[in-house]
Amino acid sequence: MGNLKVALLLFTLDLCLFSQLGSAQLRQNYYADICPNVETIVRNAVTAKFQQTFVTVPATLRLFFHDCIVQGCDASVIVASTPTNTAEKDHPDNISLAGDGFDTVIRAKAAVDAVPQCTNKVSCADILAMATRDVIALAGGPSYAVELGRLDGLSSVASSVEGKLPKPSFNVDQLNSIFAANGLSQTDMIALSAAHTLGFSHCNCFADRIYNFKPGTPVDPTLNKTYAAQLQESCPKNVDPSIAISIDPITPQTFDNQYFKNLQQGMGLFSSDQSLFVDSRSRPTVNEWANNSEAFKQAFVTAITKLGRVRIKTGTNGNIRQDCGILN
Ligand code: HEM
Ligand SMILES: *[C@@H]1O[C@H](CO)[C@@H](O)[C@H](O)[C@H]1NC(C)=O
Ligand SMILES: *[C@@H]1O[C@H](CO)[C@@H](O)[C@H](O)[C@H]1NC(C)=O
Ligand SMILES: CC(=O)N[C@H]1CO[C@H](CO)[C@@H](O)[C@@H]1O
Repeated sequence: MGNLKVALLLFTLDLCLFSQLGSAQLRQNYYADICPNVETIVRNAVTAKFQQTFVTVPATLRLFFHDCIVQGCDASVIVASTPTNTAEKDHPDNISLAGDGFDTVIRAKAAVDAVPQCTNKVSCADILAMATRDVIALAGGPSYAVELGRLDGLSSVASSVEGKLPKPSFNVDQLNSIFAANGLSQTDMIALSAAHTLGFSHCNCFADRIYNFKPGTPVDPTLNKTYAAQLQESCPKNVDPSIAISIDPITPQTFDNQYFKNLQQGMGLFSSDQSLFVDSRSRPTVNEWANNSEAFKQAFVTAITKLGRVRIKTGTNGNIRQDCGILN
């Protein structure tokens, strides 16, 4: 186990604190007659951004999750605040969404709109769904056909974020309840949590586990002792709040099942991650996927496809935003 990679993420925050389901139908090749090359256009824009920075991958994947969980997959998370409205992304629980995710969608939208046939015909919500599919494949994850046909949401208010996102301190019951509210099973929850095979976390998201677990027991006993010592080294007390470390210390830039192998070794970074191995209800799934990468990838595709259907907007409940950051 090498040293933990430490990175300064200048574009993120240090904040870590923090239904009804769409019945409308999505489908593959939704834009076949409207903008036939849309998937190629988006993939090329995402690949160009990826070649500039790997952070494109975790930033876009996490943005999609937050968008879908808060108000449905409607790109409301991308909307910027105005003098009279604080948007979703500016709620403290947006927990440091990296700017590169927003930039990926904005660039892909510009590339799509540059084709006259496609101008203002493709929703930002669908572009985010396509970009998410593309970044997963770029990091070595599974390729899958993406369902499309979402409209963009008509509102984005910070207060709608309250209580919707899972916290890193959550246990399996709390995680199940957030995911179930979005039509996602425990199996989906475990599969989607493996997105933490990529990306960074700021130290304050897990500081309690290494310094302040409970009176008399400063370090969470479910943490691997060697790993806990490395975390303390990377994240000293009163660390610069912009310091972030890889969530998966072993293969941080590969979408793989290392996440589950880490959990078996007590190397889940957040309590929410480690709880999946600690809890006897979820441990069998962790063990299976640690051992069987193909089974994990299939479950992940099923789960992210279901995530993409959450409370989607159609008809008069949405529109196609001209600028993903501004409501029409
Ligand atoms: C199961 C409950 C979850 C909890 C409690 C949780 C919590 C967190 C936290 C605290 C961070 C670090 C934020 C920071 O310090 O910058 C993070 C990062 C991340 N999360 Fe989650 N998350 C969960 C599920 C998910 C899901 C379902 C996905 C996507 C499918 C996801 C994707 C990511 C990614 C990719 C990162 C790294 C972001 C980056 O490097 O910019 N998470 N998550
Ligand atoms: C802690 O991690 C080390 C190195 O990865 C591993 O060899 C050891 O078995 C782990 N300990 C536990 C209790 O899982
Ligand atoms: C792991 O997978 C192999 C085949 O892929 C299988 O033979 C073995 O029984 C599995 N072990 C566990 C613990 O599931
Ligand atoms: C990426 C992003 O827009 N982050 C915002 C999250 O919320 C805080 C306020 O809580 C804003 O300052 C950030 O800009």
